[in-house]
Amino acid sequence: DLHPIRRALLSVSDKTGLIDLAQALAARGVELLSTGGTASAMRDAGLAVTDVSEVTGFPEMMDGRVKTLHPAVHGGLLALRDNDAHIGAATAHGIREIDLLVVNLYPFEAALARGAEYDEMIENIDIGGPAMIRAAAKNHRFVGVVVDVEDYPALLAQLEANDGQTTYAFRQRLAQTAYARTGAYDAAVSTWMAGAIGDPAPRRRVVAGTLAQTLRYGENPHQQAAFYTDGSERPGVATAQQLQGKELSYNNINDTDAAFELVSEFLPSDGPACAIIKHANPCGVARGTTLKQAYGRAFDCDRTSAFGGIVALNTILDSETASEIVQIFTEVVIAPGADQGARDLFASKKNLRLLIAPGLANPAAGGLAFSQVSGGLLVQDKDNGRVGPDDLKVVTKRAPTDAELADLLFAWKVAKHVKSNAIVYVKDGATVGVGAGQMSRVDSSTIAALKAERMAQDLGLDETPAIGSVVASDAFFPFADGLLAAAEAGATAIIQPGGSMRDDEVIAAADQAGLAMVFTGMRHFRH
Ligand code: 93A
Repeated sequence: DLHPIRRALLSVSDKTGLIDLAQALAARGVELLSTGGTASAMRDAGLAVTDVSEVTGFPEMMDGRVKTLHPAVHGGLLALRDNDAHIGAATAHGIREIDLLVVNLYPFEAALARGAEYDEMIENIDIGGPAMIRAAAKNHRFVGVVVDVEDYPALLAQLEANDGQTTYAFRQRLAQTAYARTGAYDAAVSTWMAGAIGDPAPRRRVVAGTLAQTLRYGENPHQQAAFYTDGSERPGVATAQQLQGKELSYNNINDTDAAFELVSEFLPSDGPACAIIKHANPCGVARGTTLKQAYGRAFDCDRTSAFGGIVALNTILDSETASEIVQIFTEVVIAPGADQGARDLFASKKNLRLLIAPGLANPAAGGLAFSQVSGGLLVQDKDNGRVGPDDLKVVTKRAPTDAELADLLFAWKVAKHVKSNAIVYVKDGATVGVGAGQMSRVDSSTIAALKAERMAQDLGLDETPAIGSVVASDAFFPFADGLLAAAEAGATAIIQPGGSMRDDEVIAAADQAGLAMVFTGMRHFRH
């Protein structure tokens, strides 16, 4: 299974390590073929190089768009060495075997990262490189293909260990890596184009990412895990800068994302807001006149659960808020900025991770959401649905007051980010009870009301804050019972999608209880 390298083609945009590799190959008597820039770099280092244009009989042309796209190259890579017809064809057409291909592609991803213009992005799409990589990888029975500078040492070690030859197992591994590279490359191109032309339908999207980080473990310690990013520059956990603290864990990344997406629903121009997340669900969300107050009110909603939580803020973290946050153990804080006082305060908390996001997420932005099932992936548009005052339909005799309306819209935004079935009690711009992830809507209502009672105990209130609150339900009440439970707990107004077969019954029950109820016409399931 060992195969010698007699002739190698090197064509690399990233010239790192090129000369060392080329010298090592030359020392083993390998004939070196190369394209324009790569060839000059090698010649400058005193190496003997054959130009690909000499091999093809064509000059590199059309701004380099056509350099290696020629049978003399592709035949040399693809010919089966043990197939008489292939060898016959090669001989007849003067095609000579190429045993090793070293390519790294036009730096499309780097152009993306620096925000290059459309035309520059197009010029950075490599055609000849991926074509050669795929050809060499297909013929890995005979040909080695290296697409990553980091694999040069392994190649040289192979040659050293096997007297200038590579093993089949090694070439297989290289081929698999090669297809991972071309797959990721085209995925990056397609994903960039999707953004450039506006979000296409899920069936036209590619599901791929670039390995950003190998994680210590997954949801549990016995699960291996990694973080893949899609190259998007959107503000979020993937693009945030970590200022301090241990490396983020799998659960941290997941929860930080949930926290940040939720808090981004609240425009800084409407005042500071804070969301505290546990297990991807909010245990408290609040606005405040100051950020410190917003944090305090979010914390008060469920002090027990907030321990070890993830805190997301919609405005710059100040030292007043920071000194509140450090009172309890918090895993992660994410904010669009942090002042020096806050940074100094956090610096003594070695385990607290502080992430600075480049702005807030845009809740109205498109994008894809994935969930995995055995044997496949479910892909859907991200839930970017939003509801404003004009979208609401008052269905009860009593219309909500202005104060109720403000809280209803607040509760609706929070409910969108709570696992279904979601029931959210809100009072004065702060959650006072969240019921999440129950299989029955009535159970979620009961839990939300119970949480409100617990909040009264924690804070030494005379009565449950559910009294005089409003409530949001992420999907319609199929029966009046869930709504009656909310009324019994003390809610005065309700926001829900509507659309149940029994809407009439539910509306009648709301009227009977003197509640104001609005329909959004939009559901926010989240599983
Ligand atoms: O424009 S291309 O798609 N056309 C080609 O035929 C071709 N062949 C190799 N780009 C092509 N390449 C790429 O050129 C390689 O993938 C590599 O990234 C780069 C090396 O060019 P140079 O040797 O001139 O620096």
